[in-house]
Amino acid sequence: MNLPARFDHTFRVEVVIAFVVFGLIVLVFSASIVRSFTARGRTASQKTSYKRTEVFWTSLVAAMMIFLVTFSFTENRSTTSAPAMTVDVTAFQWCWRFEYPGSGVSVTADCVNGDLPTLEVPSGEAIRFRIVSADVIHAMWIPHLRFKMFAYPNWTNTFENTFPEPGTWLGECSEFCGQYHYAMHFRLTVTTPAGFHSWLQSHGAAR
Ligand SMILES: [Cu+2]
Repeated sequence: MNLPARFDHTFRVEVVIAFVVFGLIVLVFSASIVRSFTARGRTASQKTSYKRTEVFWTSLVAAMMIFLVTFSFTENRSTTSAPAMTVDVTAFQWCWRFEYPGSGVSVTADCVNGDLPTLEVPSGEAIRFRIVSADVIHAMWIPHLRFKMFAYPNWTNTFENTFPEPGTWLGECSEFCGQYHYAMHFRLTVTTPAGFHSWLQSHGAAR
């Protein structure tokens, strides 16, 4: 599953659970209110503890939390297949650098002056991204993919993804990182594998 599909799936499952829980609470709450209107003459229970009910609710909530956390983690970590290639992403004040290990190709630009770097990737191939920062904390965000990953100094974050079809999207830094944070954008261009590999070759050869 590619990233948008994976995150949509996770989101859907969580929303369904949230709606069921919300519905149950509204139901129990309304039933209690209705009962209280017809309760004249009856005395409320004087019991201060309902051990069984309390254990039941606590376990139910705990089970739900364990499920949600495990589910989100598995979905977040699940990989499509063995990555065919790696791209090293370096975030810095205030732009991006994309390197393709083994090819000698390194792409960067001057975001502050409106010149955006382009992250080129092939469609249909699993790609591993390694993200790091050269200075402060940044975050790589591609809204179209519902994807965001922090870029830390001295720590590499990794994620894998397959882009199903060619296209161009805008990415940006979503963590406030200083004066020109607003200018820290990049382009993501997904091309056919043949187009990508000839691009990589021509850029590698040009160096
Ligand atoms: Cu930044």
